[in-house]
Amino acid sequence: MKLYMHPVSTTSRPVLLFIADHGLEVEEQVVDLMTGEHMQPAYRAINPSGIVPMLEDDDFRLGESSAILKYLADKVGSPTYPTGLRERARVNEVMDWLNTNLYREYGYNLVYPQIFPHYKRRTAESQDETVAVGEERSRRWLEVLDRHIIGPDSPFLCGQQITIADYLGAGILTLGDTIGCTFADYPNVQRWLANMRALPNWPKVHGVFDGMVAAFSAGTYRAI
Ligand SMILES: N[C@@H](CCC(=O)N[C@@H](CS)C(=O)NCC(=O)O)C(=O)O
Repeated sequence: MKLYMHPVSTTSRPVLLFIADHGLEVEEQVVDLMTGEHMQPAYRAINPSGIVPMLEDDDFRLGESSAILKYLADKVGSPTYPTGLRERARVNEVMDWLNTNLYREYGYNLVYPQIFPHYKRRTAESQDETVAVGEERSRRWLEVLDRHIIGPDSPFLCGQQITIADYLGAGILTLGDTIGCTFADYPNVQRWLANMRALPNWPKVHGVFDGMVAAFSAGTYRAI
């Protein structure tokens, strides 16, 4: 198998961590988002959407980090994607919730406009408004994550065992490292993220990302 990816990418890191944790033989091919390689014809021929990650398994190609995690977990029979009807439905629910509710506001309105020039709004007023609304709406979702999805008793998003929802969610939440998010108002989120960061393969997979975080550390940002 081969994974087209970028090591700092919010949606590549969960797949890279899953691959490392499961000791999978997957060739990792960097698509250089910084130089626009993902928009060049060669990569667009592989993924017309021009985004990473993208998995290749012989002649089968699969995009979308959530779908890739599910595919890999099923392929190797990983307990991180339980097969029980309701247990699996819960994992699917949390993954959809993360992707469609939290990531939309937190990623695209709070974090990305502050760190990536092509997401920055055209006027200062519009930028301030976007980021303020991004924070407000992210807080709404973080409260749900903290109190209801994780709660005081669970080490992971779907209960006592780690699932692929944790991989996806930790990639999204740690994006906030770039702007200094500490989640001080969300103790269960902090505890869960600490559990994820304690995974043995976390530092190795996040080395390049941590370098990017350090590069952003001198800036001033609106964070949570
Ligand atoms: N929904 C997709 C999102 C993938 C995505 O947006 N990837 C980013 C990197 S984190 C990317 O390739 N961006 C390039 C671009 O938007 O031009 C997934 O979960 O895989």
